[in-house]
Amino acid sequence: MKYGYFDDINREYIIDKPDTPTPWVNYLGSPEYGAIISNNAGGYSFAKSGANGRILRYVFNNFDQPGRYIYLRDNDSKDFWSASWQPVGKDLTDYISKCHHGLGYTKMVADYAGIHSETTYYVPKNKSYEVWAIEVTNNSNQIRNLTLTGYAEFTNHSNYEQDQVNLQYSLFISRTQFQDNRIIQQIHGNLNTLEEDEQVDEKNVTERFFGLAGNPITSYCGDKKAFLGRYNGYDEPVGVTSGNLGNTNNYNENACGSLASQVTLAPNESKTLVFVLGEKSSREAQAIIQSYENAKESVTFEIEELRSEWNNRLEGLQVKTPSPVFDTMINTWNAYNCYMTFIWSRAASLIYCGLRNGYGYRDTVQDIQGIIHLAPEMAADKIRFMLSAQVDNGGGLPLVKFTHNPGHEDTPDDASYVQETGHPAYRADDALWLFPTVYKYITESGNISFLDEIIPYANKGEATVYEHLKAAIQFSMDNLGPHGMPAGLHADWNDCLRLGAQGESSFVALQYYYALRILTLFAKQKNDTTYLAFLEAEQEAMGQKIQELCWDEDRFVRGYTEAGERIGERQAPEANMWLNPQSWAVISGLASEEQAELAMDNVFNRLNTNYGAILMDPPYHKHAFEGALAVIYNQGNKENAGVFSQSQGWLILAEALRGKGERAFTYFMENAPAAQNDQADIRQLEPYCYGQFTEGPASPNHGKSHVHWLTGTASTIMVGCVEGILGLRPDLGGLKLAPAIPKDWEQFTIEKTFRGKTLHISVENPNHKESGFTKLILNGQELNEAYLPEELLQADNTITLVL
Ligand code: IFM
Repeated sequence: MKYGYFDDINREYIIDKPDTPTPWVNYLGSPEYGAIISNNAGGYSFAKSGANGRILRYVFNNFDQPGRYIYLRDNDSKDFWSASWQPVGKDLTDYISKCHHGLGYTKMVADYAGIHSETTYYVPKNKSYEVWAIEVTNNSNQIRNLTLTGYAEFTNHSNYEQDQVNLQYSLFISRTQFQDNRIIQQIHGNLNTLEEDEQVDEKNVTERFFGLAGNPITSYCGDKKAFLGRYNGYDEPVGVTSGNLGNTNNYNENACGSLASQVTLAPNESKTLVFVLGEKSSREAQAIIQSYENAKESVTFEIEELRSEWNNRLEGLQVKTPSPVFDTMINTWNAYNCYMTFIWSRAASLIYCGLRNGYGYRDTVQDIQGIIHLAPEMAADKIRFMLSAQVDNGGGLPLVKFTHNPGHEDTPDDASYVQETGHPAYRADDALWLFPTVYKYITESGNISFLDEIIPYANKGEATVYEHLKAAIQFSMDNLGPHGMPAGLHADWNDCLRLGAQGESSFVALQYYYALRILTLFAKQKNDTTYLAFLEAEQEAMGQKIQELCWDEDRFVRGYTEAGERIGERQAPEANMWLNPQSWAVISGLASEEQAELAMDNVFNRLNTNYGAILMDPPYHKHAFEGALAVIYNQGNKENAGVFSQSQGWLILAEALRGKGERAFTYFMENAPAAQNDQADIRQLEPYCYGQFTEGPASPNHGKSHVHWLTGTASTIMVGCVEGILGLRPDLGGLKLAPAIPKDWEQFTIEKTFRGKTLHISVENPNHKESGFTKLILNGQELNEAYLPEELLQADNTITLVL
């Protein structure tokens, strides 16, 4: 079953069947003012923090309600409906609906009873409030008298949890009043005698507003109960059915903003009304609402601004291949998803309620990778930030607070940090993610001097980027387990694998091996000869150790517990074959060709499914060791043998690095959201964004996906596709071209910005290869390898690569 389709020209996903299996959402705004909106207008808004700045209420796990509702009522027939299918939910044979999720905006188009409405929701560029603009058109042949009612449900407390659970307190701090063109909600309004900078118990008055521009307000309501009426739901609020909001304010209990406006339309006549919502002082709100008096012009201008901003953000890489799924993901939706994870980390979705009040170290450093090819300088700023969250012992802070103050932070060695963040210890892998991320930034941008930038440590002191990286190596060396591989500490990438503080993870060992390789390149560049010799020796020794300890005939094992048990070996009754050590043995460069072949074939045969490769097999059930926390999950889910989608990205990359284009592309397609557009009842999640995992064959719901949008999958798959399938592999001197593609791709093109230059690349594959090199022509000149040295590049370059 299919609920919508991709409009690649406009970069929109259009949902034409609104009863989607789960709410399919979009992100609006920026961290200053963020908004999540579903295809049925469900969702919430917040200023700065999903946890502490919640403005609009959303009740999680509860039928996608409430939301940003606009009701339409025909005052002659008394019939009413909503501008999005829900909450009124008219019969879909009479009600035609299209939800256009675009980049930075969502537009709901509805046709019912001869009335056409188009409602566009967005946060204007660089602004910290939101707009709901509705244009309503009379498509019937008689005059229509309508009432349009906007409804916004404010939280009573900016803290999401307080609003939801501490009712004995939060119900008695909120009040509303009507003024001119808006409802004003005040939280702690009783503190209105305080000066702006004065506080009682760290509190002062918080003001929100819900206003209307473009047409006069005919009635208002600031009280949720009065709006809905006793025992009514959002589908039939008395304020709408009666055609009058009753002009009620709120004092205690649940506030809302609701404004009604009467519109009379002749046949073919249209009218635009603009509802505006935000957390601003009354004076600021007044000015904002007034700025929309020319409603239609302002909205058209602001939407155009958003569109061009997003087009600019994406134009650094555009491809045209024989696969529409690949193109739509790489050109638009995976890239957009990467920006969302880059911006929001794991802060706010319909699954993440916003309670993680900070950035996870590994997640954020990985997320950065997804946008480096599009916005290297934006990425560099975040890298600087994450380096400033590295402790001077080389480890990363497991959680970097939104209030992060470089040079002054407590660390996992301090009880205060543990108490505040809930993170009891360093994690073995956190700082090791810096290596590929820094490498990708430097090689994409060519900015090798980045290594010399001085950046503070989280707790004290400062160092150059190069020294930060050395410190990360030192951290691993200072924390070796009994066999000499990096110790497990609290956990590695897999949150559910606790090998023990002295346990040893092969994944971390492979990351460490890879980190040594990357730092070797930098050390060579810097002529740091003594350190270079050390790195080479260390890499050699670690490589041998991993080989001795972790290779088990046709697979790499997952590691050793503190008690010495080998995890992931062939004989184990459960979890005897793991995905990540196989792909990382290839990515890190450790696996020999023969090992790579055996291990990757084993992955294909043992772990692969129609929806991607599962994380391990068989799932834990009876034989879980003490730290195998995955056993707490139902089998086939999450880390207990689910298709953990992020790992699919590493798999794509590993196969592509081996030149195995067919396999790489197969893995891409199995888990690509767009490839499952017509299987939405199985996948359930949005066909335009990744989820954290898909249920594996051990589950009765094999193929069902979960935890939408905010997942490391976005960046990892992007890297797998860009560096792997497309083969765009920058290094310090230029750009290597090494596509690994399906054999039946005869030709494809890549438009890429590289170090400020434009590359028009055409890849020809007349002999139906999966990878390889026959000829490269750069601006008419034939080169003898598939490599573009930076010094040969002009401002604009025409490149033909023949495989
Ligand atoms: O790597 C972790 C991530 O940090 C949080 N989500 C789950 C992943 C795998 O356990």
